[in-house]
Amino acid sequence: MGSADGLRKIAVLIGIFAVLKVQAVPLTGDNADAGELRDDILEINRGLNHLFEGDIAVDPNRNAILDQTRRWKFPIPYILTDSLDLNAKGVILQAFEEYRLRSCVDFKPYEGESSYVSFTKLDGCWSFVGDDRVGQNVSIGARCDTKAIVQHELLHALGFYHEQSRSDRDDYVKIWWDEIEEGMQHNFNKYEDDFITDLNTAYDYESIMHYRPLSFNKNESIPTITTSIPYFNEIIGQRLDFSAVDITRVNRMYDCANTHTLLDQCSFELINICGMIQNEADNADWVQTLSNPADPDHTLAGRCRDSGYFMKFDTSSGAIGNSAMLESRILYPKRDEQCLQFFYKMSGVAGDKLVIWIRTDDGTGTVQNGRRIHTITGDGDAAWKIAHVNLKVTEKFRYFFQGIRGSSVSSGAILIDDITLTESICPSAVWQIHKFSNVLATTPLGTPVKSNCFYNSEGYAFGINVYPSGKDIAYPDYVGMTFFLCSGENDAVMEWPAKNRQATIVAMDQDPDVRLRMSSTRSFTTDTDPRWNKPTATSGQEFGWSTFISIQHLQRRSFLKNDDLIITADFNDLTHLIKTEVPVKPAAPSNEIPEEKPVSELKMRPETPKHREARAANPCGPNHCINGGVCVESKGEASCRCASSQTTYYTGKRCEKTNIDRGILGALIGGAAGTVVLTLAIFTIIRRAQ
Ligand SMILES: *[C@@H]1O[C@H](CO)[C@@H](O)[C@H](O)[C@H]1NC(C)=O
Ligand SMILES: *[C@@H]1O[C@H](CO)[C@@H](O)[C@H](O)[C@H]1NC(C)=O
Ligand SMILES: [Ca+2]
Ligand SMILES: [Ca+2]
Ligand SMILES: [Zn+2]
Repeated sequence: MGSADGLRKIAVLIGIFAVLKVQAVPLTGDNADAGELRDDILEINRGLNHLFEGDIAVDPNRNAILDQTRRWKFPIPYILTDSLDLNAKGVILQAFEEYRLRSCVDFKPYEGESSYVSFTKLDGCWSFVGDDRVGQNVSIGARCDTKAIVQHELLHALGFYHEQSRSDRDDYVKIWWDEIEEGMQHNFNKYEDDFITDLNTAYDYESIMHYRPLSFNKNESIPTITTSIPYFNEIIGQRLDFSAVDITRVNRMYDCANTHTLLDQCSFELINICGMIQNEADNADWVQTLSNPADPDHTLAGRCRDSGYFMKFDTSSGAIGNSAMLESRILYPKRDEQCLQFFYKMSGVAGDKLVIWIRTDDGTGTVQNGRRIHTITGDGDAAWKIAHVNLKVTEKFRYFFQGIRGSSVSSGAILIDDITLTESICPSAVWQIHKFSNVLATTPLGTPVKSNCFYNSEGYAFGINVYPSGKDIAYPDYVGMTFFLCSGENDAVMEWPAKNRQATIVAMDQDPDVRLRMSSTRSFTTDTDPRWNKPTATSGQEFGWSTFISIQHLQRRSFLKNDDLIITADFNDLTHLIKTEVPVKPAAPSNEIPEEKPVSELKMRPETPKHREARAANPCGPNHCINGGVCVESKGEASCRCASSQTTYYTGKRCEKTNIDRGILGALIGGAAGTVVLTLAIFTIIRRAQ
C-alpha cells in the first residue's frame, strides 16, 4: 500500500463514519446526542488554533514523561468550577473512579494547595501536559462531557502525549501528509526518545490517547492516519475506556503498587483459588472444576481446552440442607461501601440456595460474627447469571459463599466464577439479556426490547429500552439505548420533575479482570423538561442514544460473552454538585523542591533491624474518615482522602457528607408534620381543660 488507490480503499472502509455524520438527523426530541455520533475531541476543538496536537495547551518544549518535576503527588487537588455543565461534573467524578479502580492515581477537593487541576468550561476539550505546579485548567467545554474524554484529558494532565506521537510510530501507522488540512501538519509531529518514553510498552492501537483515522483531514471521507495492520483502522481512536497498555503506563510512571478501590478478584483459574479457603464445619467442600462441553466455565466460556475452571458444589446427593462454604481471605476495606459481583449457575431443580455472608472482626482481632447479606434461590434455569451484592463493611472481614442443597430431587450443582469485589456502590439496575444473537435476529429496526423497572436509591423508578437492530433508520449498524421513568410506588412523594439527576447506562465488557474491561458508558443529566415529570401508568418518555454502540464494537472484546448482553444503569442525584466552585487561595511561595539527594557512599550504613509496629499503631487504624473516606498515612499522621462517588460528595478532614439523602429528608418532613398534628391535639386538650 502507499498509493493513493490504497488510501481510497481504506477511505471506503472507514468512510462510514463520515457518511453517518453527513446524514446526521437533526435534534429529534429523544436523543441525548442530537441524533449524531458523539464527536471526538478533535472535531469539537476544530478552529481552536491555540491548541497543540488538537487538545494540548501549548508548551511543547517540555516533556512531562521524562521530567520528574512534572509528576503529580497524589491525591491531586481539584476544583469543579461552576462554569461546568452539571453533567460534566458528574462524568468527571466517574472518570476519577476509573483511575482509582486501576491505579494509585487519586483526587481530592482543593484546599489551598499550590498544584491543582481546575476543571473549567472553556472552548473545547484540552489540557496541559504534566503538573505545572501553579494550578492549571483542564477544559471540559461544550460536548466534551463524556467520561472517556475526561479520562483522555486527565492522561495528558498526568504527563502523557498522544500515542501516534511516539518516536517509532511510523512502524505502525501511516500519516497521509497530503490529506492533512493546511497548517495542521504540526499535529502529527512525533517526538524522539530523548523527549518521551514509551515506558517499555508496545505501540498501542487501542489506546484512549490515539487519534481517529479522520483527524485534521481536508476531505471528510479521506483519512489522514491509517494503521499498518488493517484490522486496527476500526479500533484507533476508541473512546470507551483505558486500554490495558494505558493502565500499564500510568502504573509504571507513578510506581503504583496498588489500586484504591479493587479489593479482591478471582476467576479460579489457578490452583490456589486466590487464597479462598474451605470451611471445615460444614458437610462438603466446593471443588475447583475444569470446564467440559456440558458445563463450560464463565472466564473462558468453554473456548479453550484444558483450561477454564469454576468452583462447584454438588447438590445431587446428601441430605436436604447440606451445605458447603467457600470463604475469602481476610480483607481490609478503606471505604464503607463495597460491591461484590460474581457469576453463578444453578443447574439443579428449583430450590437450591446460594447465600452470601460476611464475617467481620469481633473486636478481639479475629474475624467472626457472621452476617447474612443476600440469598439467591435457584429457579431451575441453568444459565450463567450475574449477581451484584452491596456490602457495607468498615472493618476487616471475609465474605463467603454458602451453597445449600434445597430439594431431595436436586440432581445438579451450584457453580460460581469470575468474582470481583470493588469498593464502590453496585449499580441500581442490572439487566442481562440472554441469547442476544436471537434477540438481534428477531427484533426489527426501530423496535425496542424493554427492561423491567428498577428503583434508584432515592426511590425513582426507571427502565431501559434497547434497540438491538437500531433505533433510527440513519444508524442501522448501531444498537440504540434509551432511558425512561416508570411509574413506581413512591411517585406520590418524589420530587417532580426529576431534575438534576444523572442517568448513566453501561454496556458491560465482561472481561474477568475488571481493570481490563472497556465497557461503553454514556450519561446525560435531567433538567426541567416535561419529560421528567411524573410518569403516567403507561410509562414516561424515553431519552437516550440511537448510536449507543456499533454492532461491530459489540462483537469485539467480551460484550457478548455467552451470548449475553449485560446492561447496568444508574439514576443519581447531582443536586449537591450544582455549587462546587471554591475560591483559589493565593499559594504560599513554595520552595518545595523535590528532594533528589545524591546517594552518598558514606550514608549507606548497614540497616538497623526494623522495629515491627503493631497494626494498631498505624495512625489509620481505626479509620477515622467517615462516608467512605480513605485514610492514608502521610508523614506519620492520618490524612483522609475523601471519596466522591456518583451519588455523594464529601469534603473536610473526616469527609463529612454535604448532601442530605432525600429519603431521610422525606422522613424528616413527615416527622415534622406528625409533630405539628400532635401539638395541635395537645393544645386542643389544654383548651378543653380550661
Ligand atoms: C483558567 O482559565 C481562566 C479563563 O481563561 C483563567 O481566568 C484562569 O486564571 C485559569 N486558571 C488557571 C488556574 O490557570
Ligand atoms: C473527497 O474525496 C472523494 C473520494 O475521493 C471525492 O469524490 C470528493 O470530490 C472529495 N471531496 C473534496 C471536497 O475534495
Ligand atoms: Ca467444607
Ligand atoms: Ca474461571
Ligand atoms: Zn489529546
